[in-house]
Amino acid sequence: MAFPKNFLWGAATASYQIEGASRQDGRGECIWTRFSHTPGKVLNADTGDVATDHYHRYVEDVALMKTLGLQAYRFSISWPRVIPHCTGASNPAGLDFYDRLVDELLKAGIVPTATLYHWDLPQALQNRGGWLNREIVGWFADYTDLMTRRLGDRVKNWITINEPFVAAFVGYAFGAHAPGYSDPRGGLLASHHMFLAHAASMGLIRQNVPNAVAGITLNLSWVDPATPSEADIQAARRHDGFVNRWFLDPVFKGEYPSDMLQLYGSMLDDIDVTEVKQAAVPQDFLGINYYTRNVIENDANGPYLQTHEVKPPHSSYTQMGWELCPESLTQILVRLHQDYAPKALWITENGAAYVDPSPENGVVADPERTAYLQSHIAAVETAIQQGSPVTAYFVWSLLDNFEWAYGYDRRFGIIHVDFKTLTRTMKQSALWYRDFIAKSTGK
Ligand code: IFM
Repeated sequence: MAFPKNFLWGAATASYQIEGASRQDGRGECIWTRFSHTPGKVLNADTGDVATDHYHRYVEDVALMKTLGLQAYRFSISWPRVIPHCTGASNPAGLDFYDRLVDELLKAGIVPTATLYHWDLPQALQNRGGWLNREIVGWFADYTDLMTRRLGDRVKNWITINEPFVAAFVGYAFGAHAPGYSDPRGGLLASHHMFLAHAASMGLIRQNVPNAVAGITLNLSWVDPATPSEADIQAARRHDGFVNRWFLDPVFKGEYPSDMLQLYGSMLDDIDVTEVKQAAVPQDFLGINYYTRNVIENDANGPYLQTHEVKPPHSSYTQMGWELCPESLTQILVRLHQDYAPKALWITENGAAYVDPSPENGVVADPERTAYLQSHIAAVETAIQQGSPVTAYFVWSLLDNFEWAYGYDRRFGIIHVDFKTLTRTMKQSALWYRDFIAKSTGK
């Protein structure tokens, strides 16, 4: 195998998707509590109030991770659990929870990897504009300071923001995620503030955490034109600028891509785009969440980018409607190495939702998810063989969980959760991953 000796194999989750206990021990409301309780926003009116109840079951969950031989666990911290009301007073019970979780992981020999922002913004901050308010740079810095001082003696791996594309655009421009705003200018402004917040947060991580290993996580897609026509090639380039380069160029080059600046034009009037030079702080790794590629055609009548996504008819798709394309994972990893030269690349999420059968004889048969993981891990290996510096891989997700606007209707876990009884059952994909890790680490 091409994986380097110190390669980290792990699994990932996020606070709102698994913790539950949403009104317990002083946790404040977050934008997803508010959004999911607003009729019509989430499928089946599901909420994260209970989720997988990980807040109470973390000991059992860490034991499951240990059984699988995971070397690392990526979790996120719930901002409203630790600072429930605006800025200021922290919540001792919330901080204690993350102390206990981290200690349990370390006891099990699992490396904790903490994400500071995985979308559960305190509602109190949203009431003051959330990511549209420039003051959020300071709010996020204060929150980073609190958490890194508290956990920095034990947690070395830090991720500032998860998927700014989704948090900014799906939340503030498309309205499909919390806080549910539909204004393209808002998406751009929110993303701008996220870059500044990322930079401020990185500074505090370095200051408070000895030997920190820190970076941001972006969701990236390989983009192919639907046909070789010049119009489709240009459309694919615009889409690449929209989902990939708008995020990569700031954090690596400290600038926005010039073609996108031109395209967005007056939509950027409220933003001093030169400030983005602050965002290019040195990172120890770039986190990548990869699920699929995008095939794009020109669409003169389309909204402001004049692009349209095509679904190739002969491809296979997951339950999310996302095309299976492991080759594109190799392509994107090699491209990142060539175009941006990151110190290291971590796959911070990769996985698939499928309709799973119920558990039978203590296991859930999920051959499609198993095949998805196999093919994507092989694609990572190919990228390493081509020189890409990938040093970690986290499956999304450890547990079935609250899949945002799809509620509990989409299962990404390698461990099945019965949402009535909250019983956990291994899926075959988890057992495959366990055996794979054992083989690749020689244990
Ligand atoms: O569940 C999400 C996760 O929170 C962020 N990345 C994509 C996953 C699947 O949609």
